[in-house]
Amino acid sequence: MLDDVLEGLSGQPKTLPSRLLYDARGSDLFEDITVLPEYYPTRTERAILEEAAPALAEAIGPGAVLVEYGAGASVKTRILLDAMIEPAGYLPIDVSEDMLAKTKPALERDYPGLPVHPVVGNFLVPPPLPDVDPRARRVGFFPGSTIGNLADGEIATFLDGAAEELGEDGLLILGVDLKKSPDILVPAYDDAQGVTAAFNLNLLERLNRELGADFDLAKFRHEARWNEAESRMEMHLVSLAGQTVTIDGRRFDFAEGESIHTENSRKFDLDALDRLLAASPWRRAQSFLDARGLFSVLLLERG
Ligand code: AVJ
Repeated sequence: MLDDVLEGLSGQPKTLPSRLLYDARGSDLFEDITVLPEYYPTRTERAILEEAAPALAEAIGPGAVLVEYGAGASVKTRILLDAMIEPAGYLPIDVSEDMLAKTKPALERDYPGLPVHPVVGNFLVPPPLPDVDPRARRVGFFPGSTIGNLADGEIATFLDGAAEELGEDGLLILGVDLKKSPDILVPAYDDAQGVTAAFNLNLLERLNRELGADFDLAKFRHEARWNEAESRMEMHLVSLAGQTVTIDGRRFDFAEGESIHTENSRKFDLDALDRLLAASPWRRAQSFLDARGLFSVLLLERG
C-alpha cells in the first residue's frame, strides 16, 4: 500500500489507487451513497435485474453455479438466486474475508440446500474456483458497473480470466452504466449531502491513520469531473492552498488547485462496449435497459 501511494503521489498528475477508498469506513460510506437520491446506478440496476430475472433464469437453465466477482454483501445476487431454477451453488469472490464470513450463513439460512463456497481473492485476476459440480454450467455475475473503474487492459484480463474459469458454455451477467448528460452524472458523484465528498476525503484520513501521513483534510476539497474525451466521471481531491504533505519521510508539494485523481467511473455506450467485447471471448446475447436508458444489465455468452 505504501509503495502504491508513494508512486501515485510522485506522478504527474498525482493519483491514488481507487481500491484504497474501500476501507471499513469507506465501504460504509459507499453503502450510504447507493441510497442517495442523486446516485441512480444502484436502484436502477436493481429494478432492471428484477424485471429481467425470469428471462435470465430461462437463458441460464436449471442446475447452474453462480460465481460473483466482487460479491460484497451479495444483495443483488438474491434477485438472481430467487429466479434461478435449482441453482447448484454460489461462489462469492471478494477481497474482504470478513464480508464473506458474514454473508455465507445468511445465504445458507435463506437458501436451504444451496452450497455457498466463498473465495477470498481479487477478481481482477480470477482466482481458481472450488469444483462444486464439475458438469454444472457456470454463470458469472459482475454487477454495479465496477467494470467502469477498470482500465482497458484490466478489462481484457478480467474477461479472459472469467472466460477461462466459466468455460465454453459459461455465461456472464454484466452491469454497465451508460453514457448520459453530465447534468445527471455530476450530481451523482457530488451529492448535495456531501456523502461522496466524505467518501473521497476518507482516503486521505486513511493515509493519515495507516501510513502516518499528515494530510490536512480542511485543505482539500472533493471534485467530480466529467471527462468527455474518455467518457468517464472522475473523482479528484483538489488542494485549496500551496502546501507540503509528508508520508514516510517523503515530502509532496501541492500547488493551489492541483489535484489528486482518485477514481475513474467510465460510462459506456453499447457500441463502445461491443468493441471491447469483440477483442474478448464474449459476445452480447441479451441486453436489458431501464426505460430512461440510464443503466444496462447484459447477458454475455462465449463468441
Ligand atoms: C462502486 C465503483 C461502481 O463508480 O459509481 C460511487 C463507486 N464512486 N460514487 C461508481 C463510486 C463515487 C462506484 N462503483
